[in-house]
Amino acid sequence: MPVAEATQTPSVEDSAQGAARRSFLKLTGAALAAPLLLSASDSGAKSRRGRADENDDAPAAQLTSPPTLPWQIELPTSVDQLQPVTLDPPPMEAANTAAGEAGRAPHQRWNELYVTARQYSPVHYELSAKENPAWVFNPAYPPQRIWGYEGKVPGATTPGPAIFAYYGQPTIVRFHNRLPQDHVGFGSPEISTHLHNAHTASESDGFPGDYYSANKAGPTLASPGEFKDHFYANIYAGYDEQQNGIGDPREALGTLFYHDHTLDFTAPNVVRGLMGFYLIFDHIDSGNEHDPSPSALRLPSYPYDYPLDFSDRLFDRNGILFWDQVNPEGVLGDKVTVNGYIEPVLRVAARKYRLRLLNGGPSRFYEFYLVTPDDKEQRFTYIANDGNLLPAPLLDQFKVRLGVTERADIVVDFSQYPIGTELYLVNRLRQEKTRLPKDVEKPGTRVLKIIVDRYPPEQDVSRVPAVLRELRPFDQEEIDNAKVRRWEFERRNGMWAVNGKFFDPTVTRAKIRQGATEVWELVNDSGGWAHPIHIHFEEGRILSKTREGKEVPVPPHEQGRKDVFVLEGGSTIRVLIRFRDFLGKHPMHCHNLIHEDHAMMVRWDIEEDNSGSGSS
Ligand SMILES: [Cu+2]
Repeated sequence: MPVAEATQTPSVEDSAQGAARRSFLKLTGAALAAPLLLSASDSGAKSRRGRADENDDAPAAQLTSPPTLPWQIELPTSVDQLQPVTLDPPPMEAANTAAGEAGRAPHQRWNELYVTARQYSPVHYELSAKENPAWVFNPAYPPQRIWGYEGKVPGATTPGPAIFAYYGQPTIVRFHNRLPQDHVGFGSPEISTHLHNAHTASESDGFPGDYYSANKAGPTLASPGEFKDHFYANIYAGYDEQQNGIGDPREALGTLFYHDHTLDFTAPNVVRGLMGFYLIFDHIDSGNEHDPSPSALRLPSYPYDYPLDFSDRLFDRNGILFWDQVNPEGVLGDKVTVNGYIEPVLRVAARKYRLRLLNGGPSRFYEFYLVTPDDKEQRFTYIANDGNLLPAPLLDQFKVRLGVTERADIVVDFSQYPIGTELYLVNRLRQEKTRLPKDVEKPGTRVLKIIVDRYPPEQDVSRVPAVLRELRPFDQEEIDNAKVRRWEFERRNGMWAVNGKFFDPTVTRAKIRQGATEVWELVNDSGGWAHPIHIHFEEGRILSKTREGKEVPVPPHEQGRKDVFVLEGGSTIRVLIRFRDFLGKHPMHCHNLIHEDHAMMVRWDIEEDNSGSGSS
């Protein structure tokens, strides 16, 4: 089995581009460390109750968020779904720079995937990254400026509107950058939107170096722009292998989310609110519990299919969102927002729900339990990890553990509870620093209250079949012949490096032949950190996990396809990945957003197979 080092390249210190941007970070750091400043119009809200008045001189790292008022804000009973638009001007293969589009590379396979070979007509959406001047996280905190996404309905929200997509139906999302360029507070008003988990061609993937505003372009874009079209082909991975015009249904994705991925500023931009859900359905997971098709699973569907984002946030003594861009240890939130609100209430009908849980980061890990007010653990069914349906549901589960950006879909049957029952989702995983979680302790922190408050208007016909989605079997010969790359995630000079080097978006660290299968060994030799490693574009299968040199079992929920691999201290995870269907640059990075912004990322490129032999 050939073992290759990652391609030798100059480190970021040798690269003018990387060095310039990073010293810019240092120079502007002091200003960026400031909390969001209150404007004159905001100051009237400062007298709102629930705000702690002490800690005037407390250093940033010791901030504690002021007390909040729990269970005051109600989440909508169904998730806000983005409505399609007619794009004007219509999307084009090459960047429409004349109309104000950023200078991206032309859409790959445009003719076959967008123009001609498709099951359904393309659907177009428009989202604007924008400031919302008066977001209320909790009634104890003043209305404040956040960043979010605005769809057809005026007003940016966090999460942004959810996109419901279908395999075989191409989607174009036009992402406008309407962030204030003279913004107040932390974050950087350029955007590069990544659709996490999607099998997306490089030019639409939200590569960190592809950030843009009307006046500024990242180092890997040709020119600035007010918008950029992202083409989500909504084909399964394995399109070229299968030759069926859509790909391999065993590779279907489900629970995805879009978020900002701007170079060096992903954490602050996401903390300010730039994220939203994107769900994909197909003939198996069809998003319709009434679907008469024999292939349809008929899992609980909209409005009973409900994504929930959990994000850790820290607030200053005035109840204003706080961030420290300079500290490579980052900021660990002591409050958890659930779909943008602290300690909200979700009212549910007495029937089955599909809850899609996402750890939106930036740094906290969770172990969630569903409990009664007297902390009795409730059972549920675990059906998908990282958005991918498991081959079979895991029944009678009590907990869900999530590293940053991991997802778990669970089905909870609320019909077993009398009307008026109150339940809580609690996090029992304690964590004191951004580096890694500590231990599990009862009773935990209540982050969401669920009230079973009504009977459903009609009979619940949804179900959780014993078989969900087929998993492609391992092929030992394919594994044996795969090229092996070793990636060590380590601390260096107070920052975060991969194989001893910091990220430079212009430097390719691995060149991969299109269609190749590789084994990536993700290594974390240091004991003090856990790194949730995310590989863009293709999902992987865990071949083995070792801890302190000893093989450890892969838990059932991690035996399917994954896009985030939680690399605990002293561990190595071997991952099988195939690089299919598109060409170009993508990153792999730590999804602890602090580590990511402090350079724990590599660029790898898929290149055309010119060997003619088809082997590596
Ligand atoms: Cu990390």
